[in-house]
Amino acid sequence: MTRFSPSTRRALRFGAVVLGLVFLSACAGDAELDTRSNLQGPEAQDIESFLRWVLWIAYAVFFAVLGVTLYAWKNFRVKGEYEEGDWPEQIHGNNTLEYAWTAAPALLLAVIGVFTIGLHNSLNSSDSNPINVVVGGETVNWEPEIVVVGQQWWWEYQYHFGDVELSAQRIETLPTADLTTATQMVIPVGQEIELEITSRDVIHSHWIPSLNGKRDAVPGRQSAPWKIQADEPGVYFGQCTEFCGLSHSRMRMQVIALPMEEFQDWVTAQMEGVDLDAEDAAYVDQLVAGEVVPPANSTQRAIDTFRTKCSSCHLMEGIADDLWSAERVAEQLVAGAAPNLTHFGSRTTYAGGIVNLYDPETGDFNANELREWLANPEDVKANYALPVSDDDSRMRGMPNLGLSTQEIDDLVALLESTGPRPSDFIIEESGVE
Ligand code: HEC
Ligand SMILES: [Cu+2]
Repeated sequence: MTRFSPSTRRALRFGAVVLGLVFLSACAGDAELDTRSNLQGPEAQDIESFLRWVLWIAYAVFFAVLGVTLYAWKNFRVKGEYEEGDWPEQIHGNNTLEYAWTAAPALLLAVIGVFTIGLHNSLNSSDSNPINVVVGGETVNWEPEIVVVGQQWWWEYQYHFGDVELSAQRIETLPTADLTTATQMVIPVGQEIELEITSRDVIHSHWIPSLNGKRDAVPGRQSAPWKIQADEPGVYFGQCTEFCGLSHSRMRMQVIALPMEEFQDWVTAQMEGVDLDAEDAAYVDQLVAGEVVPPANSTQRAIDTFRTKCSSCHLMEGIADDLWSAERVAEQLVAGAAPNLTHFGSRTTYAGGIVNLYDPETGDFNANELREWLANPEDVKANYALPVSDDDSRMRGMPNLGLSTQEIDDLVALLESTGPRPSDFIIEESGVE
């Protein structure tokens, strides 16, 4: 075995550490949640340029302190054998020095503080920039504002196009939104969107690193407007950033920025109920009227199952809206809400953004994973589908409903038909691993 001299060994060890660090830094190469790349809109860019300044100051302070330390180490250490009383000259009570090293950091922090407050004010300011959106055949002048609601463990996005004062109310008292979606927030490109962020259970935190900093979602409180803007069409990833329970790491979300015309198409499609053919629609009407009619095909069987086993939590307009009520959901679930499934097929990820509904490479509908989800949601995502306690039967997630293979197959086909299918671009860009 070769023997290295102590200095060679030291150099080798140093080299190994450097290599290790270089290796580790590659891990975050093109990470979706990279906080300092692909920044969009004024907010994320302002935060970045401020951060860069503070980092430069921090580097300067770091190297100044390191320099002084090295200087002291080199010049004042005991050379040769240590002997009793072998101390360098001791100085004490140098006023100039003491004033200087108290004043310099204070001044530095004060300067950073002034700029921090300035940035905070601009991040929290709200300006008016309404856009025209056609809703139900009428053109509405919409101040782009979206209500963001966190709950264990998924995000809900509500769009209110009417004249509703969102910030003044608690989520529990807001009127029903014009459209509601889960996990994926769709916005028009190049527009400043204000977010009203809140929660239905515990504290969560909403963060889309490319579009702005994070903002806590606090139950009983609506955040001051928090703005995001995407300059380019695309998919921007996010993640809940406040530990909120068992499946906190499986509480992800995406912002999908579309050109204005595509955003309009999306709104128009979302405002409609599930698209059923005449016979199936008539079947729903009969059920709503209380008639007992045997289902004649797979869609009708799925409608039947949905009405009996799913509608106590999920809303699906055109299929079971007559059975759904917020009070009924609140009896079942701690948060009092489950994802709206009316246009489930128009989203590309579900269950807190951890499963692909379409294969990002082939674009095929991912029926198998959806079957697994319906067969036993807890196998896919630990979502605490147990009663809260002995005398509180509410749950935090979707329970295993003991569905038969037939029921699952019918429901999967129904869920797939709830589109409209998103564009290939979105399917490809939004795929998760
Ligand atoms: C006790 C309430 C409850 C019942 C009943 C229920 N679910 Fe759910 N479901 C939930 C909750 C809560 C979630 C969100 C789980 C999560 O992401 O952690 C969910 C999520 C889903 C999702 C994923 C939606 C998304 O966008 O993330 C689908 C699909 C779904 N449920 C289908 C069904 C079907 C079909 C039935 C009936 C067979 C059903 N659920 C019955 C509570 C329920
Ligand atoms: Cu959370």
